Amino acid sequence: MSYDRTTLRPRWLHIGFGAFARAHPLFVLDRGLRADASGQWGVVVARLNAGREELEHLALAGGLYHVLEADAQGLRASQIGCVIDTCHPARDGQDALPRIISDAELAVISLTITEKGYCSGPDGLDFDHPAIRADLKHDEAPRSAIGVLVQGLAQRRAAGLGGVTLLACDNLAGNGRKLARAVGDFAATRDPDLAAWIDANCRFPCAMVDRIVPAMTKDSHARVRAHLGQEDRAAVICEPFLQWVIEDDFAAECPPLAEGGALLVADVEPFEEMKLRMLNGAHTLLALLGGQAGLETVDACMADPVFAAAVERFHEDEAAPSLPTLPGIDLAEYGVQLRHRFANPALQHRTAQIASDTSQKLPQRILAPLRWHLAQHGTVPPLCALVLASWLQWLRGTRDDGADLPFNDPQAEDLRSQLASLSHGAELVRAYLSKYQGFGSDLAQDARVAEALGHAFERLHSTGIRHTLLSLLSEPHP
Ligand code: NAI
Ligand code: CS2
Repeated sequence: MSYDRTTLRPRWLHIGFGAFARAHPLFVLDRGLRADASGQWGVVVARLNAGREELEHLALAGGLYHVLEADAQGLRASQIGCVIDTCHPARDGQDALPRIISDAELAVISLTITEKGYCSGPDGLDFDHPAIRADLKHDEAPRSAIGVLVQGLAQRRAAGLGGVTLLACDNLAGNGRKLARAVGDFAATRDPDLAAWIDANCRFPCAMVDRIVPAMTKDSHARVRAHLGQEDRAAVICEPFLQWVIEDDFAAECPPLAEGGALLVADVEPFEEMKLRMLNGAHTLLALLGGQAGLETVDACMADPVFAAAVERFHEDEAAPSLPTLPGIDLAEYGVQLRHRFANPALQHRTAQIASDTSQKLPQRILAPLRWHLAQHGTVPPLCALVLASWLQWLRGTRDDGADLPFNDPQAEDLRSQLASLSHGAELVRAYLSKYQGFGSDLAQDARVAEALGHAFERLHSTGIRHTLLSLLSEPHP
């Protein structure tokens, strides 16, 4: 460690100390502190629900843990030193996080709470969300991330303190704006003056975050043990690549993120869209189509020429054309680099993990490029249609070989039960379009979308994934 950890102060709170937080935002801050620790940026890490035991182990290790970058050449470990404390409401009390947020020294709150943690839809906070409904009833002891943030900010305002920067690090389009909207909507129902104070004093920069960090498994923990020669229950294995592009809009002082490798820019949106459609769109394609074909990891998909060709076709014909040009970025080259990253054999990134929460992921990954093609050319891109048809098959429950598909999605139960009684065909596709709200009323009512999905679903149903892909790939480029 090249900085003095004993000088660090609780200036940053991270909510959602999962795999990604360890290997991305905290990794970058650690690198930044190695270059300049004068700002004393120490981090308190928190989880709101599961994971209390893990935080206790981290506390016992003094907040130290390892990030191991993995590729075909092996593992390279770094120790991360910026974590100085941990917090879990089940251990420290429901008022612990609001108390940390209303500490005078705190300046940044970052979040990796998954897409569903924002409890939001296209029109802001979802007031029907059970967690939000519960928090609005008992606002002194909130449990949702949004409720906790608003409670902490209310206490901050009451204490006469200044605002903070709330840094969303989840894979959502306009993640900072989404967070600002959710926090603002929640605050406004409690007190319009509080909402106005947050708006005037806090900042919610948008950010594009990128590093593939698969969930840890028994096997990956064993690899860590063998490499370090010791146990580290908070360690993560990830790819060497890392990118973080942040809107340069901080409430007060900015931590040494640029020094740690982040890029601060005026407008993040083109970077976000590029990453969400090219990387995450292709991930969702592989997770659903590959997963349904029985392929368990992303690198196994990339080793299969049919799936590798499908990703290339998706990048070239469907995702890249839908994106604005970014100075200095060649999308064809970006696609080649992504396919190389996906093929990393050391990651063992499970398709089932990426397929989880698909209902929260389709809008920014698949439906955004689909909308662009519809608006520009009046056509539905065939691979986007196939991914959507494949998800309908996931909702119906079985793989091509008859095995059950794992399913972990906040909308699964509801959608599954609403679609279960319908047989194949137009009726099923119509119900899918109207029940899954991600389509929005524009796509749900568009006859071209219904026809393309019906066709894709029929192809998948009658010939299976592999044949469908092969025949689609033999069709000429548009
Ligand atoms: P993880 O499963 O290791 O951690 C998820 C964290 O979110 C946990 O701390 C969990 O307690 C919290 N969480 C889950 N549901 C929540 C809810 N409803 N309210 C509040 N907190 C909730 O997952 P991981 O890998 O850390 O990914 C988290 C997010 O980070 C992803 O959903 C994505 O948006 C973003 N991300 C992940 C990348 C990756 O490769 N793992 C890369 C880029 C972004
Ligand atoms: C993945 C992402 O789980 C998923 O949905 O697509 O988490 C992906 O690994 C990251 O966005 C890479 O930056």
